[in-house]
Amino acid sequence: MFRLTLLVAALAAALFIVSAQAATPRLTGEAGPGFSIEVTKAGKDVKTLKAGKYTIKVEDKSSIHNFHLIGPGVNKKTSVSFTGETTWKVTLKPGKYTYQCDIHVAAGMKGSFKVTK
Ligand SMILES: [Cu+2]
Repeated sequence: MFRLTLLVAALAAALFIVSAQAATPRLTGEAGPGFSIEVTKAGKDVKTLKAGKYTIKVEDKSSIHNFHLIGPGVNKKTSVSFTGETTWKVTLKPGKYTYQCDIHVAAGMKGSFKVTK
């Protein structure tokens, strides 16, 4: 009986961990290969998000661009020479977040989204 209780507790803990991970919304940040940069969620351009924890998969597709996310409590970037994928865990707070390529920000290679409570 004691063993069964332990097994049930272990299963419950495992399920809790799986559901907690599944509950973290996933975003995708994409820079390049052309002069484009975007943040999407389930394939749609992100305009507003609820505050909270997010996992963002960054796809930096060009060695002449980078992906830089700036906003309340967040300042993360890939290097310009870097090409490939990286994953960040971020906590977004209410406010405005800007993503940009640092080299081509003046050329309009940037975007933003709003985070609400
Ligand atoms: Cu660029």
